Amino acid sequence: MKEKDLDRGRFITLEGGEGVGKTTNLSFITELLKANGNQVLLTREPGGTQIGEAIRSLLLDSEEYRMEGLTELLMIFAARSEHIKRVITPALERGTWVVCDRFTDATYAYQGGGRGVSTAVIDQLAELVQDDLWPDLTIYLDAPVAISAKRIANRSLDRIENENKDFFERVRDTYLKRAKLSSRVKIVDANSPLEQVQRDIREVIAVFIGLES
Ligand code: T5A
Repeated sequence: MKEKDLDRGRFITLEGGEGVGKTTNLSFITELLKANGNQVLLTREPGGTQIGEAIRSLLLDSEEYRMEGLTELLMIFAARSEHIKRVITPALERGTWVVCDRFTDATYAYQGGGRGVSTAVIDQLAELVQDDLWPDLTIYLDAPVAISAKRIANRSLDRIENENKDFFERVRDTYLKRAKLSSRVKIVDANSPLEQVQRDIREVIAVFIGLES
């Protein structure tokens, strides 16, 4: 590792289908990293900036908005561009570790797998917007679609959560295929009791910190 990289924060993302337990585990991950002496910034996508949160509302809250897959994709990358340039990169450069609830793996899963937008188009936008920024570690919480649907059954569903079971099966397949192709992505079985999920996450984080220090 180059010397200047040692001072840079690390970029960690949490991914998974609807209701697999990302929100539940974000503060757990943040506390583990802080206990290791790191400054930590917790953020999310879509969102993380004023413009990003406005785009998130358009994407999720507006039930009646019909939207082309490409439109959705461009809005997500517009939010991501703001997020990277105004929040993520500055934080990493000052040595803060960034924990982000979803990032571009979600785009391949939802817009690529779910909506059927071509991977080549997502690749092009990722290259344009991210300028080589990829997470150092991604924890992918995996659970069968029926389990995650059950976990969110009692809440009012947003525009994407209202998609059908086949959509979420394609989302999960895409996540799993990507996870198996990349050593950056660690799969955690989110269908286990929460205590077990957190033991597995703790193990992933411990190995990551051990390798990075
Ligand atoms: N999106 C996002 C795209 O389409 N493309 C993109 O590029 C990006 C970045 C974002 C939406 O945007 C889409 C994907 C999403 O549809 P979101 O808020 O990030 O939305 O995603 P959600 O999955 O909707 O987040 P949720 O808050 O609904 O789900 P979580 O955070 O995964 O689940 P959580 O922690 O709220 O847990 C759900 C319930 O399960 C219980 C919890 O207590 C809670 O009640 N639970 C467990 N129960 C039993 N055992 C366990 N192990 C449990 N873990 C949690």
